Amino acid sequence: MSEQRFKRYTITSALPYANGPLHIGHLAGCYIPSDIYVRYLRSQGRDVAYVCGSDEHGVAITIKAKNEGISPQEVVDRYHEMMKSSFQEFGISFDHYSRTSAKIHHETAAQLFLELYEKGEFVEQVTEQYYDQEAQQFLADRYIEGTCPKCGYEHAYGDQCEKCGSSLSPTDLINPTSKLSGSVPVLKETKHWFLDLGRYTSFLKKWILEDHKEDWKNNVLGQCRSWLEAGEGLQPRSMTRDMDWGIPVPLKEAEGKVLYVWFDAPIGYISSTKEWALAKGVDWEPYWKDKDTKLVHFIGKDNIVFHCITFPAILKTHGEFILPENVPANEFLNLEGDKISTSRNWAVWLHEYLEEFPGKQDVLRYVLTANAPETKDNDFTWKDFQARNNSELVAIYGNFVNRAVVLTHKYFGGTVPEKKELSPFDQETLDAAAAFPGKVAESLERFRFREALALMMDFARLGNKYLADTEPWKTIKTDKERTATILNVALNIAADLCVLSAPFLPHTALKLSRMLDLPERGWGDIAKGDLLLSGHQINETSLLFEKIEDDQVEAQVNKLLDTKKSNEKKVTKAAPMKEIISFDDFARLDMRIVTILEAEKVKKSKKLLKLQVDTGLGKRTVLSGIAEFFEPEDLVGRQVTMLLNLAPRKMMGVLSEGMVLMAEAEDGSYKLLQPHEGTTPGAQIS
Ligand code: B3M
Ligand code: ZN
Repeated sequence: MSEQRFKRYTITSALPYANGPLHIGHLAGCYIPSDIYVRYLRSQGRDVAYVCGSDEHGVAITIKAKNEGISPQEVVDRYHEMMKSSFQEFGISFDHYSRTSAKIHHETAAQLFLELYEKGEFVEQVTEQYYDQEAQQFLADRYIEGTCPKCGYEHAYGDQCEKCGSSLSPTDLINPTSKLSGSVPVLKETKHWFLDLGRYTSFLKKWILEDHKEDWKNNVLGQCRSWLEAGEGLQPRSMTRDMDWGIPVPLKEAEGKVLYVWFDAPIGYISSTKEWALAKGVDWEPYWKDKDTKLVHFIGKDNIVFHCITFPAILKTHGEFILPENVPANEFLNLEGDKISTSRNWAVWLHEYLEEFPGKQDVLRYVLTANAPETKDNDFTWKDFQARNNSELVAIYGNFVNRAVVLTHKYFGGTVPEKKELSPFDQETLDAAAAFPGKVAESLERFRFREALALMMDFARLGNKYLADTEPWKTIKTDKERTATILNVALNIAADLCVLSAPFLPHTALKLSRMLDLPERGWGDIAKGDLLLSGHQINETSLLFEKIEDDQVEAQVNKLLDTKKSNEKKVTKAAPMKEIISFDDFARLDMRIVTILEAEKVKKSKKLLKLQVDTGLGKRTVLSGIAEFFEPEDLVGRQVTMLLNLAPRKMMGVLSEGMVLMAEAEDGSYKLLQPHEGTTPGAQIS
């Protein structure tokens, strides 16, 4: 639908878990893109609500609390403040940054749950789980301890033995005890409320795969297609959990249960909007219920299912809410060729960056936009960070502005000189410049931020080239009038650059506007004529960017190398190699790349997941012991490595045809073997 029909915009970015500091992957994934888009919308004078907040529930928080011996509230209080301040430092200009432990969110999420419950949208199901009769609560896996059946270690967890690394399920443990009270837990039935997502398949198929097939990104459409076209379609998913941290389920019979974090978190966008509207004295409902509101969710690829399938199903079922016009999910950012990892401290932490590169937030914004993982995973390297700063920001943007301003002071006392007759080259430059606001806008409207940034830099290049070709430092010797025209043109290009670069480099644009003494201008003002009239007095020049030296970058690379070394020390010795085999032995193995079409837990087993895979030769069912490490919904759409010609075998009453191959990590978790780029199912491994 045409952009003009939207009267207001609700823009959200994923609520970061309040269980650790923010790193460059967070910024690149969804916070910088959403901020660029919002700043552009505001620059066009549009009515925007840009909301976010800390995601403070779920096992991610309670495990952090347990590991640190503090309460979940203390965990979220620490990281909520830390993240909020990092966002502010990097100019992520939320209209409101809330938190899901806020009362208004508890009320909003509970009310929405009740409204769906009263509409009969939930399916109630009973399952078995370990229960601590003393603590009077059900136990998550990490809260159960017992003797490992494999090695006899007496302090194995319900999901894993840290001594021999085996992955376990609570019912495998010998003499299980509760880590909460030390008592022996009992298996107890527990009821949960499921959303039968299968009911919404046809609506979702039409809404996503037909209505949005042109305007949604291919990486998003691809994942949604895998879910929607998989085997038996979307499976029922529980929207409640047996936990004591979270939003209590608002039903009498649900004592001790909370809302599933992925039910409550997306509703956090709505409660954050309500909180903002309350403080602003406006009505929140148009931002979530009016058809002429454009709702856009900015997220990372691991959150696509929740933002394109579950949350829209909830909103659609409820019936009063609008659905997102777009969900421009980014892929992942890697660091120096390796996945960013909090547990391995393999990251560039925002608070550390600010200490080591004070005042250079825009350099990081620039590099993370230029290298954004918009369609595939991408890599951040410190060498590239230095190169882009020095050869683009300093040598083009900064150099152009600095010359225009310094020469105006030198030749005209800092007053914008009179523009007299334009030369053909002047006119050619101005005509080229006039096309940029539209080109940059078009890329931004299509969520192509790398492309938009490159266009903005081309605009700076145009200004730089104009000065280099007209050489005012030479014309001043013979023709002051000509020099005046040149600097008038250059200063107005610099003023336009200030407006065009503001969404990407807000701190730089502010400095530049002060240097030019340019009042706040909107995107549309550029086309209305010169932003700087002759006679206007500009201020003294100041450095917009400074070179980053080799030693600064080397220090960062060495810091990462030290991290890598300390991680390697922690890695337990690798298992000894097995006996040598012949090539013929190897050739008999038929290993392929397969696509996971569907994943679900196996009743009564904590270890196993039942996967439906596309082997390229047809669909197959295979059981895999990865339930502790992966949520079923996170696996659908992924491509993994499988041994196809392993004799089928029956486990827990299910025939498993083949084996998904995995690497066992030093912490006992399993890593899937995924191709680094998508390929056709059935691709043979040789
Ligand atoms: N807290 C972030 C993550 O999956 C998750 C996003 C919630 S958005 C409603 O890393
Ligand atoms: Zn063990």
